[in-house]
Amino acid sequence: MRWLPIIAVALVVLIVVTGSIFVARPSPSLSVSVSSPQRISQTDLDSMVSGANATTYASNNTIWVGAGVSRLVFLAAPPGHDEIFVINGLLNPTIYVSKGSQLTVTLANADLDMYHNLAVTTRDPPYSSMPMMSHMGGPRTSMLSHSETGYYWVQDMRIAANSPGQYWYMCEYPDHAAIGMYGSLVIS
Ligand SMILES: [Cu+2]
Repeated sequence: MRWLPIIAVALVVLIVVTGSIFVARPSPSLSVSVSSPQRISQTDLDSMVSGANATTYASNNTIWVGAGVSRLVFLAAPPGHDEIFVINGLLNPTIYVSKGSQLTVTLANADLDMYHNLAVTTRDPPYSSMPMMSHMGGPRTSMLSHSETGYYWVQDMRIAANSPGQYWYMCEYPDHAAIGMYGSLVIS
């Protein structure tokens, strides 16, 4: 019967560890809906970028999204920017969103030969090489295929910014967030 205490301790450790993974860090309570992936032309993508209703400050790498309805286009890893989100010309900027606004984030995979997705999480960096494992249930797009000449795979994530707090946007492809493919998203 000497092994009974050992099993009991092991069970408690298992419950505590599992709980800290799945309970202590809940997924965002944001109201998010995700559209189906679409393949669009360069012209369509350009019109989306110019339609963004937000203020961009290169000086401190921030984008401020005001009240109302806005769109931001997240370019995933365009040429010359491996494993980086380029948003309104900024690299992994910090995005401030006014509470109550309706933000549509359009993920466009601009990489020539790599999958990327977009997930929103309350889990702070740094991230493991397999962040999908610790972020079950959070909002995410599909893994989008790479771009072809003049065409991009895109997907919309519509966020109702009704839960103030610190969130993070990230790519869940193995190793990408671990080497820096993420940024801060603050709702206040
Ligand atoms: Cu990626």
